[in-house]
Amino acid sequence: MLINKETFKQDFRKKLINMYAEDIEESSNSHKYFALASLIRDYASENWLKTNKKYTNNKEKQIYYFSMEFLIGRLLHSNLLNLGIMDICNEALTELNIDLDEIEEVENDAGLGNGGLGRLAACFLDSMASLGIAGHGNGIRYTYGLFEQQIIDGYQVEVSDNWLKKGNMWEVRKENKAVQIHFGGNVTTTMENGRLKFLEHDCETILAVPYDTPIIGYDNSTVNTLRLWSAEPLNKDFDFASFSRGEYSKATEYKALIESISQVLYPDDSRQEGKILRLKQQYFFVSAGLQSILRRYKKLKEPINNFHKYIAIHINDTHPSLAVAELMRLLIDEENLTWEDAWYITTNTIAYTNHTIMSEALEKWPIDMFKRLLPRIYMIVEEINRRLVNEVREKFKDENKVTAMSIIGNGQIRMAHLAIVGSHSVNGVAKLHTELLKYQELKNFNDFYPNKFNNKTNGITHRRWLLQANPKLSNLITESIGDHWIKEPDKLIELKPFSLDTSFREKFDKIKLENKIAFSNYAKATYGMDIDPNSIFDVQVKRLHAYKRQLLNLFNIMDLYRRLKENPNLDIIPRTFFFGAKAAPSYYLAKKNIKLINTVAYKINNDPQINGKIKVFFLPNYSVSLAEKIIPCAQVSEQISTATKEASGTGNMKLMMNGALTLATLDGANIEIRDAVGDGNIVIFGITKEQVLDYTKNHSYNSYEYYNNDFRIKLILDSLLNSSLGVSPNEFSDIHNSLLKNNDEYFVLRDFASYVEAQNKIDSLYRNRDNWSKSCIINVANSGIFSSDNTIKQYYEEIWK
Ligand code: 26V
Repeated sequence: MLINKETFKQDFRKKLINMYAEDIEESSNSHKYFALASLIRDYASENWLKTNKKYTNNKEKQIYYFSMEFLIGRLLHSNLLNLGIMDICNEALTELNIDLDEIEEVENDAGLGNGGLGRLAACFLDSMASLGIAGHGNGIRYTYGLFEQQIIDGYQVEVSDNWLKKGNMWEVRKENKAVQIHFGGNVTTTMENGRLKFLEHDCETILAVPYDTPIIGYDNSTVNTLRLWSAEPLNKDFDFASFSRGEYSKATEYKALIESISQVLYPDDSRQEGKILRLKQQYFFVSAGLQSILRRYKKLKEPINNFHKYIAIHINDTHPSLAVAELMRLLIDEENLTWEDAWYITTNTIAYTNHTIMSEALEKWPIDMFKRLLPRIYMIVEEINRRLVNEVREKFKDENKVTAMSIIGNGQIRMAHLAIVGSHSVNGVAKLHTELLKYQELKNFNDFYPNKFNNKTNGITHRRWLLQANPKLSNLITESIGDHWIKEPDKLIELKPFSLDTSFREKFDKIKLENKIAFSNYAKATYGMDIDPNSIFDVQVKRLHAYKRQLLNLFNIMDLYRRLKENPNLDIIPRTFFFGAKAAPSYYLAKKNIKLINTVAYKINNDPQINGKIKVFFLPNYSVSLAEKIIPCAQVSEQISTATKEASGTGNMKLMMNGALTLATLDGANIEIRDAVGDGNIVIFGITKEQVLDYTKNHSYNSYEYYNNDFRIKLILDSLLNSSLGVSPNEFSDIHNSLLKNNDEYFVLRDFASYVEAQNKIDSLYRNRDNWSKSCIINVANSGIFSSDNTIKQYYEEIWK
């Protein structure tokens, strides 16, 4: 780009004047942020237009990533980096006496996602743009993102996330590209030219208005689009007549009802509830996305039968799986194709990623609700199912399989089945996860469609999670191996020999310490936390979920505390345990876990006898921007889910990339991390998938055995019920029950001894600082394979073709 420091300064000054009629000297940080963001959007807009033109002129195949969630976080920093003007901007602002870090803090996170699934979508957008792939996002512009978590008296309190309040500089409202969405009503059939036609009438029609955000590729002039839809009433004009008739509140109620569709992100990623609003959200953004894709496609003047050659649609979990039926509807009812042609196009366009085998998260909709809201779509689903059932019956001659594989059953519509049948590719997100899908959870479907299932291990964008989040380490890497790792992350492997270089190791350790000091200062200023930057930073950051076993981590801390109380001279390396986790507002036990963590933290942190040897901190409101702060200073990465339960994990990749040692079960992508770094550079513990499956099959696990035979477990569990934690004895009785009376579904007690041993191993490994640093560097060196650039290349070549 043709920008230098001086032009940048001029442009920035002009912006402030144009937007606010202010000089730099008198403007607030907030105004400076908005001026800067607006300027950057200006810089990107030319390439945005050019990219779109190029895609159209070359008739390039377009990929659309359909996702209910895009957890993109802040954009200022990554846009500056990707445009290649970070240094210019930094120097210019410094000369103007402006601190860029401070300005960045003004930006609200776009928290339009719950956790891993939404963040994956954001990483994929960055990688597609940076690889110059024509890939765009399609989702919902929620007025409120994931709630802000406050901790009050140790409890999680949810506060709404009004992220758009100050305005959003990155988006462009495209009212001229709005489309209509129909809900409810009836369907009648007529004959037209010898063909059955389906007519929808008496529907409720609403407007979907797109807001486009540029997705800027790294140093390559590609600018893709994230299109998020907002729900609005068809007629936005103030209805003066109804106001005069005294029906004003009725009219505003109606408006609110429609707008509620894109009002708020569902904050629960642990349990599917048959809520009609969520089904509306799903149809809303799927239908809007497909209509706009079809509209663009027609401009290419290609026959509709070639649609799948120019368009690929990827559905992120089952949430957008109505795309299968909606695309069929558009092709048959609007484009007049036959069922067979429409089906060929649909199944060759759509591909599906599965992100969980947890049965409580699998989406199923009650038939009557579905039918009432989407009568025509229901007819199409019925027909897809009728054909599927016939084929299954023919192939397997087994009625049990017919029942098991049916899309419609038990009064419900099974969205995963719809997604599998309507896609040409179904992928899992890590090797183990895909194996479990193919040979267990979805075995019937894998037998039925032997070539459909495949693995695409998740990845993370190393540009945000290393280049941006850890600038000091990035500089050291670039000094040592050059900067080609930024475009080719596999090149990070060239760092490996540096693990043997004493002076490199010293620099590496120094950066980790500096990051820890910076975070400690931030945490002191923000939360009043007193953190010892010389202690080991042990980090578990992820959603709070029983299967992720934050409890196991905490039980080791409680045991360590007991040992320290018994022997204040116990020789351990000082350790600071960090937790960051949001619980779904209706997830009762998860919230109790947060209270327990905070209760134990309070007790330990305020015990003078412990003398700061261990400390526990719960970091409130874990989010993308907080992750960017804590991950670069982590030294131990807690990845301790029950084997088979964590589909992949992506935090595990971010932490290894920043030089933390992984403490893990053999679950999800942890297995692939171990394979990459080698057994000597990771600490593995816990029961394996075989043991878990065996326990489950034979019902042979009895958590009481562990309670009765391990005095440490007994002491911990008893302390949940007596007064030793300083709270009412009922406070944690439900956690206690989940572990004993309800037989500890996630094998926390089973893995306790093994976990304590693994934690002790971490302590002893850390005593050999040379070897520790070596291991950390080997982790960074091997993290390139987990860049989402690699993942996206595989999607591109093997699925989107
Ligand atoms: C599930 C549900 C259930 C129904 C209600 C709403 C809702 C919203 C989100 C989800 C997502 C659950 C699946 C999920 O997040 N899976 C995570 O995906 C990550 C990216 O592939 C992966 O790394 C994690 O292991 C996996 O748990």
